[in-house]
Amino acid sequence: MNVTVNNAKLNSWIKEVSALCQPEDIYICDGSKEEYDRLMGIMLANGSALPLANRPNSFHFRSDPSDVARVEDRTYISTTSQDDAGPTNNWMTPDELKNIMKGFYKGCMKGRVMYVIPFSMGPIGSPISKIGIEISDSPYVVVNMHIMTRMSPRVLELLGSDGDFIPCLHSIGAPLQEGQKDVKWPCAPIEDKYISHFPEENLIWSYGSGYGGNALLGKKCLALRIASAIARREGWMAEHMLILRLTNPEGKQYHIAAAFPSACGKTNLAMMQPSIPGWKCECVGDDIAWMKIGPDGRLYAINPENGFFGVAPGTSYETNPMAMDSIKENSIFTNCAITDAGEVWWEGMDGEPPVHAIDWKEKDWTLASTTDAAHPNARFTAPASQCPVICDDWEKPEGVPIDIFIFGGRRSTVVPLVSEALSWDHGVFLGSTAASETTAANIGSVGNLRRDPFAMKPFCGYNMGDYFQHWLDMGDKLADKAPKMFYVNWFRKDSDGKFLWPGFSDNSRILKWMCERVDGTAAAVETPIGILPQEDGLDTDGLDLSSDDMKELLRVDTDAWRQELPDIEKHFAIFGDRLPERLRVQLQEFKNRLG
Ligand code: SAT
Ligand code: MN
Repeated sequence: MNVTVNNAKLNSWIKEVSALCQPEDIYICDGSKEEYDRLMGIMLANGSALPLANRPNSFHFRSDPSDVARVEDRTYISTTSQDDAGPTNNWMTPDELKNIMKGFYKGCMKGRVMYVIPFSMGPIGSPISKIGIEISDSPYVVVNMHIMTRMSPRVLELLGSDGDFIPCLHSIGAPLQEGQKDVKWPCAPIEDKYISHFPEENLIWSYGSGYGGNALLGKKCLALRIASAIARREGWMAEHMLILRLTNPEGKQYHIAAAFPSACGKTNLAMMQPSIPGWKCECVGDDIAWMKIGPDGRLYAINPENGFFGVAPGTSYETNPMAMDSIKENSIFTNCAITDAGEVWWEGMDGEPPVHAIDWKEKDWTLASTTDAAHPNARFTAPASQCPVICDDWEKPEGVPIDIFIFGGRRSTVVPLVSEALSWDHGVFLGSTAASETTAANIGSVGNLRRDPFAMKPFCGYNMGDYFQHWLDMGDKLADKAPKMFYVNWFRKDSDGKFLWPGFSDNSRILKWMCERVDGTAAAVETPIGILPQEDGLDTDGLDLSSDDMKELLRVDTDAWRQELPDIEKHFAIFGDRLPERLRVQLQEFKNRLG
């Protein structure tokens, strides 16, 4: 071990884990540039990292084809009673799950270094921040954690000898026998992967995967699954939300937190550059929001992360120029294609596609190829500080006051461009019934409709019925200081399957209407599903959109909504008596309004 650790809990945990996992060496990380460069050097030498030609200090990795996204089927919330994990989570008792996993962990780090990663989610030392220690046998995880979290010896100093932290144990599950040659992306087969959470003791155990949210345990595992359970106990919120600041031409600021499922454009919205003159957008965070009620009774949000782990395909100067500028240097890319000029490429990037590239599976790819050159869940890891529109206040310990909540998903039909909730309870109803067509961010089929309440289905660390109640309780506490709630769908298609709404920077037009609703200056019409803009109520100046398309975008198809009812009922039924009564009332009122 390179450094002496003073914290008693950490010391005994390191001993326990090393006795179980049997690593060749133990290394305490300090988050320094020297450390980053040295680990990257090792990975360059063994061929797992590839330097990029035109991006200083940036590298590309290819994962094993079986290890390309979060594995929701292999993700567990382990509580003593199954009811506490609820119907949307995989469950086993802690004893049972730990027994299985200990079998896998035994000797799993043989021939590898065990890295001890002290990190803070949220600015180091801020009262809302949480300290985690990840133990991992993956140097790729270490360099990603350098970017995605605050990793520093200051974290250990802050812990002192008796401070508490959230232990996050991770192994790729690929021990090396004497003389065995390593592969570029070691991992365990899919059926041996486990992403486990023990919210009753704030503990995370992950085994078998090196990819994204399965392995960078500060993100979904700590900042959402474990934090959501803590937040409920302590009366705050941990949500799968981007945070942005919008400033109107008069200089008035509005802060927006928006929940969309993975790979539905959170990063694009978080960094959006408004197409409407005089409006300005700044990014506070693109994926996770921790929110507490402040001394003035309003809800304040911080972004606990330090970087972006964004979907690469589809990202371009057209769709997200600020993301493109964020990844010019000091970035890690995973599962993209590499051009003959030694640069990353992915579907949807600006300019002509390369004539030839090496695809994410390390095979030749040409214009004639019928497969994707980059995996649809290929990712970039980039420091948030590199975003040209990162908000000056993004690290403010007290956070920013939220005015507006947005929920949404991908729906090619039924759901209009925007609607406002009739009340807080109705907003919670909208969030709790949110549905989206599935994407490549999770292993499984793509394009199927699934209910993904508050975009938290894969990330809620306790019974989701209780989670709905927590939302209702927060509304009661916030009372007249509660943010206004909206539901959006940028993805409605016409009968030819073409997107009706241009999206991206034009989404500012929708945000503008929301701000005007907050100020009480925008007209609106009440419909059975909520409050909608009048037909000419959105600012469409300079937008090439036919009035027929606008009509279709705002159309409330009551027949189609009536057809959704059985599915909403089925969805609510799974929560049994943990479904809050107030949501039953909302459903009944919705039915009445539909007639
Ligand atoms: O792999 S992650 O879970 O970090 C990304 C996502 O699915 O949102
Ligand atoms: Mn996400």
